Amino acid sequence: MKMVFRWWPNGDDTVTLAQIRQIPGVSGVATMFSDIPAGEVWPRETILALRDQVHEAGLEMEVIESVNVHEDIKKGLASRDEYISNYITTMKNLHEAGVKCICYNLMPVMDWFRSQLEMPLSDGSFSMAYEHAVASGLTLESIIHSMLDGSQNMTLPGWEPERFPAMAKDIEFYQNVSAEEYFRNITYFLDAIMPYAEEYDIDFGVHPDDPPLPLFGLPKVINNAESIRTFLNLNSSNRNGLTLCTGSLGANLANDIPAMAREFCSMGRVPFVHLRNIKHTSTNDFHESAHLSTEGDLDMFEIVRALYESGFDGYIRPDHGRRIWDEVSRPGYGLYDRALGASYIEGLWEAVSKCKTSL
Ligand code: DNO
Repeated sequence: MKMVFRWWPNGDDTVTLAQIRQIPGVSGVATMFSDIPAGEVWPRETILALRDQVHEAGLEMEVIESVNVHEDIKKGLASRDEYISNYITTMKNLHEAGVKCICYNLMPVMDWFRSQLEMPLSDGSFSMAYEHAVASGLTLESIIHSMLDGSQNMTLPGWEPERFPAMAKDIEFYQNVSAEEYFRNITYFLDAIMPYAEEYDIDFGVHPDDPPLPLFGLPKVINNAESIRTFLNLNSSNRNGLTLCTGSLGANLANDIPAMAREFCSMGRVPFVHLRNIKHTSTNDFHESAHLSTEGDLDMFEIVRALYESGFDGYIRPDHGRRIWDEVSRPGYGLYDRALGASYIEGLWEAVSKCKTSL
C-alpha cells in the first residue's frame, strides 16, 4: 500500500509539497492540471516539469486524479474519436513521466456535488454536507452558486468554470439517455483506451457517483456493487478498475463497503482507494466527518481490514477533511484534517497487518 495526498500544482492549492513531505507515511501526490480543459492533450514537457518538481520535493507522482473525460465521449457523439485519441496521447505522456494510476470519473455533466460546503459542526469545525431535498430543488444557477459559495475563491475539482456554460444544455441532453445507452458510450471509450492502458502500464480507477443518488434526471451508473460489477464487465482488462471511494459509496446506506472492498480487491480491480467517513442525518442526507470510525457511520477498521486481507497493494489517500483550526483552503482539501486522516489510516493499516502476522 502506498499513501498519497491530493495536491494541485501552479499555485492552485494552499497546501505545499514541503508540507505534504512532512506527513508521516505519505509517499507521493495525486495530482492534475486543472487548467487544461477536458479533451485536450496534456503536453509531455509540462508533465515532466511537474514530475521533476514533485521529485525534487522528495515525493512521487505515480497517481493522477483526474484526466477528465470530455462530455462528447460520455454522450457518444461522433466527435468523441478525436477526444479519445487525445486522451490516449495524454496517457502515453503520463506513462513517460512514470505515472501508474489514473483516477477519473464518468459522471455526466458534473462531478461530485454537495448542497453545503461549510456546515458548522458542534466541535467548531466545518464540513461539507448534502441534503437531498435541497439538492433536488435547485436550479442549475443555484447549483453552481452553492458550489462556488465558500469555495475560498479556488477552483473546485470537477467544477472548473469552463464547464459552466454548457451545463444546462448537457443536463437537457441526458434527460432522454437511458443507463443502457450511457453504458454503451462508456464501453466504446473503455474498449478504445484499455489496450493502451495495458501497453503503458497504467491502472484506471473509475470514481463512483458522488452522491450515489438520482439527481437532476442524469444517468447515475456507478453507485453500488451491482452497477460496479456491470461496469467492470464492460471491459475485461485488469486495468479497468475502480477507485473505491468509501465516502461516495457510503452515502448509500445499503452499500456494504467492507464487502465491496473484499469483492473488487480480490478481483485485482481496485488500484486506488479514497478513505473518508460520513455521518447520515437521514437516509439520503449526510455530512462529511473526521476519518475515525467513532465520528461517522463507516467502520474504517473493517474497511482497512478488508483491503489488507484481500491483498490490496494500490494507492490510498485520505479524502475530504473538515475545515479545522481556522485553516483557509480548498473546501475538503485542507492540510490539517487530511493529515490527521492519513495518520489514522496508517495506524489502522499497521494494526491490521501486525495482528495478521502474529496469528
Ligand atoms: C472530489 C473528488 C472527485 C474525484 C473525481 C475523479 O472531491 O473525489 O472530484 O477526484 O470524481 O474524477
